[in-house]
Amino acid sequence: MRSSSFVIYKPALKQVFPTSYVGITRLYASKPKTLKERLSELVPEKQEEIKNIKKEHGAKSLGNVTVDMAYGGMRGIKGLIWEGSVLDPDEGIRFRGYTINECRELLPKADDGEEPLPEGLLWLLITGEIPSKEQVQALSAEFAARSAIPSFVEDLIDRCPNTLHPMSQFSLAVTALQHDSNFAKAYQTGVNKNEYWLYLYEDAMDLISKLPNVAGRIYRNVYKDGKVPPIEPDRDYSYNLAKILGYSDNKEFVELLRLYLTIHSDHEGGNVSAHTTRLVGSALSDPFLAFSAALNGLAGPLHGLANQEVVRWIFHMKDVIGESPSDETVKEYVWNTLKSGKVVPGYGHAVLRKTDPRYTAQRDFALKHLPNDPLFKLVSQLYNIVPGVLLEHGRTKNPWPNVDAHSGVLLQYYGLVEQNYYTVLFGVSRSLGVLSQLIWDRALGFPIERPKSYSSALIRKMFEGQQQ
Ligand code: CMX
Repeated sequence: MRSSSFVIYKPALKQVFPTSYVGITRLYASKPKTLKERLSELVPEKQEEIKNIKKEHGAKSLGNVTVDMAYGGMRGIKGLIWEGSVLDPDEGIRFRGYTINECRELLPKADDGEEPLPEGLLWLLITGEIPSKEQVQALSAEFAARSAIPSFVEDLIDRCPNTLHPMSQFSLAVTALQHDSNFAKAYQTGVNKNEYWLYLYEDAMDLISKLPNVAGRIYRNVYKDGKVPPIEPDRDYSYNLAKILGYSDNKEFVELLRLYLTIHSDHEGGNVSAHTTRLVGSALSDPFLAFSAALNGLAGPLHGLANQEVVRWIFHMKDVIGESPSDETVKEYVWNTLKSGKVVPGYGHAVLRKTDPRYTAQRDFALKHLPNDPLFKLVSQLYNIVPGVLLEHGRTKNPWPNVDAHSGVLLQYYGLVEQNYYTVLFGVSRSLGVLSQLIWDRALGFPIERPKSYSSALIRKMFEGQQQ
């Protein structure tokens, strides 16, 4: 699966960046390929593959669509192509065919760490290949080099009231970064559609690189003294994010971020943040506009904001039934949540039907680093009790915990206690998955999305006179 390590002729790069191309060729003549160089090779291959799939299988059916599906949030309708990951209901997510455990084992690690570097996961999501350590280090350096944000975006963040939710500030700032979109500028100057992806790639890399400065500034303003430390050019993405947040002295926290940013990155194409990015991007809105829209979806309590809600709900539970409750009182608390018409946050999933492996990966981390933490013990106690209650309740199709049931408790342990901030970290990670796909959407020439809708009156009319 590894790419060979010598550069070959790159017509696309030469066409779009003619002045820098000679330099790039010389620079990398004996070096491992960069992500963009490897992608330039893969794009024509993949275009050909898709052409053939459509030719051979284009007229075949992926399944039936029922009226219930149309009313039921389109659950189960197979109508999207998403290359980076596929979600199996029982097994959980695979990134380009690799399980979370395989990614933890195979992706390159920092010299001082055991968790995978999310830079490597990005490479995997985009290319389908496990990168070398050198390639990942080059990506870390590239992210650091592109990380500065314009001063007007800094001002914009600084002028937000601390009472504005961090996710709203995040989405606002990402929209403002659109000011420097390569893609939007290229479109205005009439770029050929065959070259869209090259500009998309540049925007995606810029956006991912700038997120630590955006996210860190929001955190420092809302919760600390507003002073933002500089990115270190020779450190990895997660270290730098931890540094901006103020936690890089704690090696375990940096490791947690590496794991966190890897596992929250992608969850196939139908979830709200992924599908929003794809949908908005399909109108040829640039990645900044598409991703800020996705962040607004991630900020919903049934999606990413559930990580904030889980911690709030557990703290409320502690207030109501104490620090070390019995299983019986926990069960009663869960029932009271359900009886008052609320969801149990962190449990259930639209596709998964077993414990989320992203939950299990975080549980492994907790068992290794904080086995005696009282909050972790409560999370474990809930894991033993909630599924039984949800099964008895009989509504939820999946009674098992999802990723959000665990993440907040780990952050609490390391002192990042401001739960309203947690979804911002989810958003930083989600950029890796959705922007990877957005590059491919433009490289493969996917059209504007426009599914067909019906009215209820029309549905009634269509099936008039038909038996049930
Ligand atoms: N607590 C209580 N009721 C729940 C439930 C939960 N954790 N999960 C599902 N249900 C209910 C639904 O609200 C629905 O009720 P109605 O029949 O009254 O409408 C019923 O069970 C059937 O729902 P489902 O088919 O099992 O689940 P959906 O696909 O509709 O929804 C999800 C999936 C995640 C929104 C839902 O399980 C939920 O609300 N969970 C709690 C919030 C949460 O943890 N979200 C994070 C998901 C992961 C992420 O995106 O970050």
